[in-house]
Amino acid sequence: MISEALANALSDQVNAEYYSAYLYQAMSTYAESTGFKGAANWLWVQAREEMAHAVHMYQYLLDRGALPTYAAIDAPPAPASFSSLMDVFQAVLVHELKVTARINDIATLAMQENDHACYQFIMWYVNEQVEEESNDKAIIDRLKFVGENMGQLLTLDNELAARVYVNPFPTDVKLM
Ligand code: OFO
Repeated sequence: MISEALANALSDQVNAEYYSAYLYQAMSTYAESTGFKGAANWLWVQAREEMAHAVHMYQYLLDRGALPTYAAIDAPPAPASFSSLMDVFQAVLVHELKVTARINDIATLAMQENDHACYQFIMWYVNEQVEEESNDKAIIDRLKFVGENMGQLLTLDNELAARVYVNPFPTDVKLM
């Protein structure tokens, strides 16, 4: 059985993952509205991954004999409030740094409670955050390099179009 404090922390994170999905959906909407369909695709795939994280976490809570509490999900920024792809991907990085801090806090709590199972569970997310931050930084670097060059921007957009959703937890059929 998981402790109440850890169950609450994971439950909050379930809601945070749904907020991440909602945020990336809003960003995807902005990108699509400005003709960057590749970036829209990349962000939509990201939104789907965030929903998979939420489901994975609530299933873990169930496995440990706890139930998640579903709270209201905050509204993301309006799609029209973004001003450029650089603005969007910088906001992605700012958001992911906050998520990393939250995941690290859960890992610390699991360690303090000697909950080895939960620690092992959350370590998947610790590693995932390294990858997410690195992917976002790589796109920001490309955007800096590309600047206002529309040809290169469209090349980058085409590359972002190639991203496909892959269920991060293939044994879980709910996430196909
Ligand atoms: Fe769930 O990894 Fe991003 O937020």
